[in-house]
Amino acid sequence: MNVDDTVEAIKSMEIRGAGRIARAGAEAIGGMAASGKWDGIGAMRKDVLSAKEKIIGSRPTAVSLLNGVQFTLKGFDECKDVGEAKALLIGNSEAFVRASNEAVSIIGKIGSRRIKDGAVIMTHCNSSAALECIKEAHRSGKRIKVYATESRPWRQGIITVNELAKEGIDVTLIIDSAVRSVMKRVDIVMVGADTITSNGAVINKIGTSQLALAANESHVPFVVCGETYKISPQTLFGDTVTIEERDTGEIVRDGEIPGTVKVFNPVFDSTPARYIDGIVTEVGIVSPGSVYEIMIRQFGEQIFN
Ligand code: RUB
Repeated sequence: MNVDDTVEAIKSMEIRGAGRIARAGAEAIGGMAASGKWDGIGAMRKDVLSAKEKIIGSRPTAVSLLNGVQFTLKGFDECKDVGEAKALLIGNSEAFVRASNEAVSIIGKIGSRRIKDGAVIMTHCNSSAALECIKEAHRSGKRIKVYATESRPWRQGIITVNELAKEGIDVTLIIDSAVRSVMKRVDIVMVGADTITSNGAVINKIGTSQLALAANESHVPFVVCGETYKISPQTLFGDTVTIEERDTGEIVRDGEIPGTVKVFNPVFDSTPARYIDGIVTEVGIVSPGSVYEIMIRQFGEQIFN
């Protein structure tokens, strides 16, 4: 897929989920490097940097997209000619996609250990990292039950229940407003992440923070599953995470309500660190308070330069 098609597919949610959009962004840069023709490094640099801006602007909340693209561009500024730059971008893009897929699989293995035999799990939206933990627990022979929220308005819960049912997992679809009532039956909540901030807050699909509140009230562990490239170093320096607002047509059809009625459609929310029992990453389960250390380890001291 070329850069413009990737941008369109991300905006229209044909490609969605923080990990998938990051891999798609990295692949688009790698593909551009492989197929593009430039007379000199200056022209290539201009095109690649403009592609970078288009890709990272396609969905504003998930820092995974920015980090995936930045990882792919690592070393690009120092390249002396087109040949060297092409090889670097193709190699970086492949390395990011490989590491990203491996991270999900490691998270699955680590996170599945937090799921006991006979456990009832609740999940929200459709997170490959969270679902990998659930699937791995099932593969290892644990008898589990899953409650999956519908996740209005896009109803990613439908994808989730299909995915889990295909694996033979006992899964029940619930509407978003049933979360608090169903929480009494739940042993552990597992959700994904679009962005993890320096103070350990997690930005994920709208409604995630309601699951966290309900879990807290019922003393149910609330666990986030996310690759370390979902950590946002920018939040350390005061940047806040932009919460994407999508078209109101996702909530109401034309003519259904008077034009005087306003409609608000934020699609992500922030869960404060105090409601999070652990973050399952590919480098282990960490407390929200340890995000800073992981950030330094994964992104290096260069974030201060
Ligand atoms: C998807 C969503 C997912 C995270 C993590 O929202 O909120 O929980 O992106 O997903 P949307 P993953 O459908 O709007 O993209 O673990 O697959 O990266």
